[in-house]
Amino acid sequence: MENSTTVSLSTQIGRVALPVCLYNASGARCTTAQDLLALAQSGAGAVLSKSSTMQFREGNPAPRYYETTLGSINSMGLPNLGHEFYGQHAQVHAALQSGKPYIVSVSGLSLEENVSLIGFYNEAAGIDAIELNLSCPNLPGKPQTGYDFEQVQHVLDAVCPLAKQPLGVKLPPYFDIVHFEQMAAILNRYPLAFVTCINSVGNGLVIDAHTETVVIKPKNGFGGLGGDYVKPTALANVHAFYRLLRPEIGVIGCGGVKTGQDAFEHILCGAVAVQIGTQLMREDMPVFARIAYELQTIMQQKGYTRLEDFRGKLRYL
Ligand code: OXC
Repeated sequence: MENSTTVSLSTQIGRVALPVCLYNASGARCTTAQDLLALAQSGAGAVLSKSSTMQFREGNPAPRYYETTLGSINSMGLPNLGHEFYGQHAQVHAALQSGKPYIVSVSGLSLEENVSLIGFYNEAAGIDAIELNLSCPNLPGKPQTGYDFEQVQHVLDAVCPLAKQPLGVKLPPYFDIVHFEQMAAILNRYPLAFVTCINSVGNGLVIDAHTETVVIKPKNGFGGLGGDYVKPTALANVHAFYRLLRPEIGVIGCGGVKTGQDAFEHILCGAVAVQIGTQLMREDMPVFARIAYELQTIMQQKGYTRLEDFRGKLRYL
């Protein structure tokens, strides 16, 4: 790692400092105490919890996660240990003195539940930021909040005045320029520290031609896509929101990151930090040091010493 002395991957999400701009996507290896400890000891620059609800949730029936050469499909259904666990884990995380922030993901099943969760995490010591998930595609009968623009405003009206820690939202992917513009105009009205683009691309269908079946059980096989399938959509969302949001709102890139080049592309599109999901599931914790090394190598080849040298500087033809 001889290039690590000259090339810095440190970044800021609002007032939260990360020693390295790479960390886990919520959902990937971040549900249990063992997962969270492994993340704290890994090369990740932050630890983000699984999306939490008030109560423990078993989630959807298995099989509920499946990988192909091009990525993944999941319909986990928010399995998590409940809010008390993720609140208490904050103290364990702080005691480890890993030098990296602990971010809690919140995915209440109703507006009232989100209000209660954010109220609870406000009082829990050791939480550095909150990522409010507005985009889980895997709850049968519950639409993704991020596609209901009025509901997004109701939620933000209710939770923003409560949040003491830096608050961000995890968005679903948008596919229409007008939707980028409308959502950005809404988000610009709130004191958000960040937005994360993107959650999985909802309601894809992966099938097995040999067995003539779907590959996951919930929702007749429909689920959220990640990995290579989604990278161009993720980059489009990162770049659109980078251009449209107030500069104080950092965009966090998520989608299709399996190499240092993928992380470089997200940052070139404007991301202040980059999350890793499907590839973390495949490769486990060594993924962070590998991608960091590859990213540093690319930066060094190009003569860049810090992310701000190229962040958002995508050029047009
Ligand atoms: N996105 C989420 O927000 N949640 C999980 N899957 C996903 O793709 C889940 O738990 O289903």
